Amino acid sequence: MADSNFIDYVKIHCRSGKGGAGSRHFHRAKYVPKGGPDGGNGGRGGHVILRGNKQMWTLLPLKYNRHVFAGNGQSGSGGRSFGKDGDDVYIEVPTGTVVYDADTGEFLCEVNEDGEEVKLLRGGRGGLGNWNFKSATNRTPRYAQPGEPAIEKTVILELKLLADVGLVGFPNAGKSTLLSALSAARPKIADYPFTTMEPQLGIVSYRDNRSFVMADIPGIIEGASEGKGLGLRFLRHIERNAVLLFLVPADAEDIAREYEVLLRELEQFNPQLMDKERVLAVSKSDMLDDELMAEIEKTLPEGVPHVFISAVTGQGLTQLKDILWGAITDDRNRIAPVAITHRPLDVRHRVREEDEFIFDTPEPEVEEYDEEDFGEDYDDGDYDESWDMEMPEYDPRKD
Ligand SMILES: Nc1nc2c(ncn2[C@@H]2O[C@H](COP(=O)(O)OP(=O)(O)OP(=O)(O)O)[C@@H](O)[C@H]2O)c(=O)[nH]1
Ligand SMILES: [Mg+2]
Repeated sequence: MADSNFIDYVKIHCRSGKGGAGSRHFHRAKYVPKGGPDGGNGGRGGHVILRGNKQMWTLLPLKYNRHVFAGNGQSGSGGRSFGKDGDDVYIEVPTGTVVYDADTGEFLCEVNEDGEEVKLLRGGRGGLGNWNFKSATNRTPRYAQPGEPAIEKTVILELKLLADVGLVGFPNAGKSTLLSALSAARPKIADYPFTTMEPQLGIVSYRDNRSFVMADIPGIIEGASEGKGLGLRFLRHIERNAVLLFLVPADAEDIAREYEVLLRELEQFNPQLMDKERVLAVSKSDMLDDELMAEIEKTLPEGVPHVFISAVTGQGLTQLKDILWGAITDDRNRIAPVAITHRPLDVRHRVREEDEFIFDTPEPEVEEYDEEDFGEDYDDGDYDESWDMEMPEYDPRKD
């Protein structure tokens, strides 16, 4: 995926600001004896806040900005002066971003709406100045509160695309062709497996100016849950879809079996996917005549609505859209995407390379020599320039 800039996983390190210390100060002025305590409060440290942005489509910008620090609050000072609050930092994320603790894998929060703000780390509160502690019994408090410390956390952001319909099928089933026939999306189409390497979204227009979003994800093969093919990591993009559209090509040997295999792989990934509404489409039906179609129809799995389609001739596409729209607007399915629980990440099993930052090359080590290291008979006078070796310049990116 070298030429891809679709990033759906990124690990970042965040730190909120620490609170400013309260001041311990006494009023001093000419002719004002015993001016009393007047130390002001420290300012609040900055928060780290996530903000949903539906214009963003990948987590790529975060990959180049993986250390996020909010500003510290300033200390209070005499004359009841408050310290300035630290600056908050906003991290813009695409809608559908889920946040996990990188150390424990625990689910922390998610951002689903455009403009939605979620406070990821709270800034430390500022300490109270000694002015706050004066009382009838202690008129000269000689203490003030320190500010609260900053909170530091490494988090994993995962993007789970928000779509209404998710396409599921073996490689070459015709998923991308269907998406390009139904929407303005132009995914790459070719007759070899794994043409699609990253998820694609398309907006499918339906009658009366209504529309829904369809997601095309890379093909799944038997054993994907054990890492075969591109594995199952793209399946998280259909976790929140209301409906799953299974695509099995008409020239498959056993359509029912292929459907079964796909189901099992999905279940391995997340059993909750089994609760979703499913629709089965037999793609490439332009290759079938009526007789064959009737024959295949008998072998199709029961309990799932099916439709014969062809993205090339347009056969069955209207019927397919009707079925999908019916399923999307069904109240039972509406609830499903919201009810999905984001299971904790298994941080030990994450692909290491996803964590490695492209510019994380170590600094070249420079050795320093002491004069003594050369021993006593070292004499600069005997130095011959012809001993000099030409050293190539060190380039960390090349090694
Ligand atoms: N005859 C016919 N061929 C089709 C139809 N739909 C797709 N194809 C062909 O099937 C091949 C694979 O199509 P893709 O859309 O790339 O398949 P995909 O499921 O996206 O495959 P991957 O991205 O590799 O997982 C291409 O050569 C398409 O031309 C169809 O309705 N009829
Ligand atoms: Mg494809």
